[in-house]
Amino acid sequence: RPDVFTFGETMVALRGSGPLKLGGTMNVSIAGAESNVAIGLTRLGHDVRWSGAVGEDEAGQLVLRTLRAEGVDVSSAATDPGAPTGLLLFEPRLPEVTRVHYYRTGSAGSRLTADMIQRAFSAAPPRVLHLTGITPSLSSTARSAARRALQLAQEHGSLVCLDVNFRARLWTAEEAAEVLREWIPAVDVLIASDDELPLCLPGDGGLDGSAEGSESSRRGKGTRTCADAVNLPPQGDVGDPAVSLATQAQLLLDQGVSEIVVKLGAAGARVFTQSGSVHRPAKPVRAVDAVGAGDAFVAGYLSALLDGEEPDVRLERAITSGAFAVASRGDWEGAPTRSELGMLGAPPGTVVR
Ligand code: KDG
Repeated sequence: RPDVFTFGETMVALRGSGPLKLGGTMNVSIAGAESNVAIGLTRLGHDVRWSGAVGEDEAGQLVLRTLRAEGVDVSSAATDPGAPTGLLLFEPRLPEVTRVHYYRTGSAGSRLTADMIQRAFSAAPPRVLHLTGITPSLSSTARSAARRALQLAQEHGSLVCLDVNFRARLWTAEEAAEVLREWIPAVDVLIASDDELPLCLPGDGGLDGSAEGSESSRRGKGTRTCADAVNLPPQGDVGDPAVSLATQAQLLLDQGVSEIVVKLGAAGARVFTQSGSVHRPAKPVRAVDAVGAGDAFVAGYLSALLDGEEPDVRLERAITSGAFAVASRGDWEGAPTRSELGMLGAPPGTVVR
């Protein structure tokens, strides 16, 4: 039984160093929220299977080869001869703002099907199924695949972790809310930034205050998320937002979600369970590239959960892992190994010999 099974679209990622329209050199790597989590978990010593589809092309080979090299089991990934591997470009426009450009419509990854996922899941039912809100935004077949995975998790007793990961470039808040609210009763661990939480609440759930009109969308959703800001220096009062968050979290607990993990940007993160809530502050680091920090956060959280740790330790590992990602360039390259976790907070100039 693998520790974690996850699936989604992983693309070739090109990262520039300035305005895209000026050209110049780009770094070639891969990116995908779920495979970022998979890599984060394998670095922390867990056994992870990733599934998805890539094109029958060199880009697809890069995706599979990279994941394999990181120790992720890709034996159930599919190659689709009828569509190319998707592509995304990262354009660091200001030190604080990265623009993302997707070239993924009709890609192999978006043509994922329920049958593909059924085969991958059933080959080795996992302890934890990890899903993100990106997959259902890709296509109706990808949405069915996610739904099938939720059913299979229930049948096989796998714990379900969902990271909302709202992407305004891919669908509207209303479309996302419709799907996420349907999924909530099947979710055990929900991970969201504070502005994403309303997308999961019953009724209209305060869509007015949802991601579309929120703090993070005003400052450019898709370039830098609240999740990614988890590791910026703390500022402001964490007490007040926690009050309304507690009300929102209770609505989700009432629907059977057992843990609601809320990323609070610079104010750290908080987890709500039926026995109360625990908060941990952010860890200040020199921010280099915030993309992928939310995924590293999830990897850290799930790692400690799989180790049987309590919520405070889960949050601590999540925040630490997220801080490593913020401090390194790339989606997943900076994710820490288990033995590196303790490095954070070393004084400047520290040399480890
Ligand atoms: O979390 C980072 C990823 O979201 C990004 O690098 C690529 O999966 C991706 C997406 O769809 O935005």
